[in-house]
Amino acid sequence: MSIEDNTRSKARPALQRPRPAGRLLIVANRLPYRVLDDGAKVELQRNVGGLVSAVHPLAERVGAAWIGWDDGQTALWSRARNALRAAPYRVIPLALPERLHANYYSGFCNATLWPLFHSFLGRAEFHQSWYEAYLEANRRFADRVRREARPGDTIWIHDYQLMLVPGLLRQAGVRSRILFFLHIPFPAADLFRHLPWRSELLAGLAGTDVIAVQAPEHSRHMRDALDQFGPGAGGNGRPKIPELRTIPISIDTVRLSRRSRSPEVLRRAEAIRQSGAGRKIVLSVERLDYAKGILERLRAVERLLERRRDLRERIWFLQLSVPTRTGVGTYERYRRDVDEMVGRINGRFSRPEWVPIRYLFRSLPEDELLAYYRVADAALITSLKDGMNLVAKEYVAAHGHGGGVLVLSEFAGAAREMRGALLVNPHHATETADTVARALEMPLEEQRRRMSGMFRHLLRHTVHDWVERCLA
Ligand code: GDG
Repeated sequence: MSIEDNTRSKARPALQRPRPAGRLLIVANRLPYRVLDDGAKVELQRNVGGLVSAVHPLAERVGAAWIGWDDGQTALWSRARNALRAAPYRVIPLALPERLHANYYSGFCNATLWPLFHSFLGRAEFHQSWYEAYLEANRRFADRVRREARPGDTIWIHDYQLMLVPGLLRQAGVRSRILFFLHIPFPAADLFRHLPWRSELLAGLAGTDVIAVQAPEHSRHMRDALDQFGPGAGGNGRPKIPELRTIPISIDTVRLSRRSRSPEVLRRAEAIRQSGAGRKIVLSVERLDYAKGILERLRAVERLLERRRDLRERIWFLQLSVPTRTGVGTYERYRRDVDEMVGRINGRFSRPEWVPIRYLFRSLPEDELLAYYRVADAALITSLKDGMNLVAKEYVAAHGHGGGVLVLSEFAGAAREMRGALLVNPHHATETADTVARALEMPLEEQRRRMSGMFRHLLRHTVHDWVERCLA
């Protein structure tokens, strides 16, 4: 069976998939669109990223409403009425005062919860004023949802930015079904207990009917935390505890696989390949985040270039880093450290016609990203902790039944499913370096066997199945 036949046979017609009862209200920090003023008119442009690509097609199909932060573009959004009317579903931008947003988002979300939930206790900062901003921002989200919700609606809340919203909705008397999906890991109770507001967060989550997480250990950790610090912990007459489910997120395998074989992507891939002059390409793609283990990866790259002189000038490391959380101090410093290390390694090993690391610090259009996936002989993903890691799955979808090797951190959720990957502990620079060399020297037949097994898995476990299971 050809790839085309195979992918088509697995695609399920959209109308056969279940619709949620009532309307679907999606609540996420991020909206599926950003608003742009090109001088002549105000336009909406789709945001990129895991959550949006996962949930947007469903929102479109069922005519959902999506409530999210307005990106600080309150004035522009108010001029976007026509564009909003033309959007495929209701988009509801929520304004937050600048200072409140800074303390809520750059502070509590990304300098308290993000590091703690990714097991970087030393990076987590605890400030009462940040928690209060988080509570206030969650109140404003909950208030907007309450005004929108009608009996019979399903409310689907996403991620660690909004963990208090379910409890606040219940306090306000909302009785709709509430679902919550945590995209990032939930830490072991031993780590979680350090959070001064642990009981408040769990009380917020307890307002949910179903909490879904990416991996069974996150579900176990959350159960432990609820038992130890949740509402009524240790006492009698405990309130109802939400149902916990493990539902790993995935990708639109068929769409990505087809798109990556489109003439536009193939043409672009060919141009990139030619600029590589026959060198092997090792690709890494991520938001520039310390949890993605970028410095650890660079150490492994350096180790490889030290240990394998024969590979010098025959490989290229291509690092695509997307700017993220630019207002957060840790991220600014991390970016400087990455810049410095790339510069040092390139300075040390470059030759007049070869630079080992090509480093792009910007976001690319999807076709361009797919072209990079296509040309990469190996993808190198070194997360120190990652809820899932969709890049790993996208790389596989772009290769289908063809060659290419996925070198993947054992600490990414994707490692549970991507059985054909070469797994590494990114803290072990030498092991990671040797594994990359093994990937580049792997016979094509073995590459195909591994890749094809993972691709078949992704055809059976798509983002559509994820949505169905989340809403079931
Ligand atoms: C969180 C969790 C979990 C990246 N660069 C470009 C671009 N991207 C897209 C990728 C992918 C998405 O962004 C990144 O998703 P990841 O899963 O890899 O990572 P996070 O952003 O940390 O996502 C993670 C995810 O939520 C979903 O639950 O898997 O563990 O941390 O889709 O393709 N897209 C385009 N240009 C880029 O330059 N177009």
